[in-house]
Amino acid sequence: MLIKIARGWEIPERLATPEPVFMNRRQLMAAAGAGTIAMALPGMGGRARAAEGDPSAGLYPAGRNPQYTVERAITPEEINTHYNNFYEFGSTKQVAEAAQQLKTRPWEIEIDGEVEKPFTIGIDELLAKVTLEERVYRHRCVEAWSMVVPWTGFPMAKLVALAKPLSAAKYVRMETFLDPDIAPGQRPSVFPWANKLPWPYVEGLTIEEAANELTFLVTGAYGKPVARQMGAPIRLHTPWKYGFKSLKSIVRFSFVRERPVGFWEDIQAREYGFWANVNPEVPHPRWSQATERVLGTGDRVPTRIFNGYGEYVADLYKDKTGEKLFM
Ligand SMILES: Nc1nc2c(c(=O)[nH]1)N[C@H]1C(S)=C(S)[C@@H](COP(=O)(O)O)O[C@H]1N2
Ligand SMILES: [Mo]
Repeated sequence: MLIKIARGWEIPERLATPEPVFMNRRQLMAAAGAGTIAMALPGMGGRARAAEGDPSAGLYPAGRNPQYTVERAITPEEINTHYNNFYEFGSTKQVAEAAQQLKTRPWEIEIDGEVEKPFTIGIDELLAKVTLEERVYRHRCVEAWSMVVPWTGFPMAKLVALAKPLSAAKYVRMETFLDPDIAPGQRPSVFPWANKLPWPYVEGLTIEEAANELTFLVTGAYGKPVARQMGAPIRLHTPWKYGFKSLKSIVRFSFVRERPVGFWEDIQAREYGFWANVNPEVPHPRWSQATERVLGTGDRVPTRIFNGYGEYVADLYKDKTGEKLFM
């Protein structure tokens, strides 16, 4: 984002899209005919390894919730797993290989702050307490590209209920892992920019946003445990907000009184705020948000207010006058 800002909307599609995406598309089309997609693509070893030895693998695929489908085609998995923002593993979109260093078991999640009783829960114990479902959501990055993703997970409302927050809790503050040994992006010796960044990656929601029916804790995608580069073993997705709100590989949920300051807001508050609701009419200070590049299609389409999810979420913001709701 800050570091490798795409002036994407100003330059031709061909130049804005990293070469590997194009290579995959060509190969995909060639392979689709032969029915050998899995074997035809390079760099697929990591993805195959992701599910191997994962104790939750048997929970997938989960049934699709027909309420959450979209009019666009699902983004091919091969494209989604090779075009990722995950600064812990580098500042380019090609972090898939590096992210395979992430160890997803054991994975302990802390629930603390203003709750009846703080506790720690392992990912598999948490998975045993919820019912997984598949939801197809639009995913819109603040950099003006988008995807359509078949996530598997459970509503965050379920986690809020398990946490039993006290009435003093107004926000949920979430944290990604901090482990410079496996995340080169967290090692200034590897990336000189890393020591300027406020690790670990933090994001926050109001309690009402966290409990909204759309707010999804993702543990799977494409019918299996979610790939490491996409935020295994558990990440957020709030489809009406810009993608940077949807933090990956979460280790902590804190129920707090004060509004948390997110990773990007901390770095550049003039450009990235707390609310970050999608709005085509409010440009980023450096580029338009009116349209978006749909990855894997070559299409550029109009962006919709709340990314098309206004019927679910617009009411959350009725009384929030004077707030910067769209940055
Ligand atoms: N921990 C962490 N979470 C993160 C990021 C990151 O760099 N680190 N990038 C964010 C951004 S900017 C986007 S657009 C989405 C990208 O998710 P995807 O790679 O699954 O498309 O993850 C978000 N979550
Ligand atoms: Mo993003």
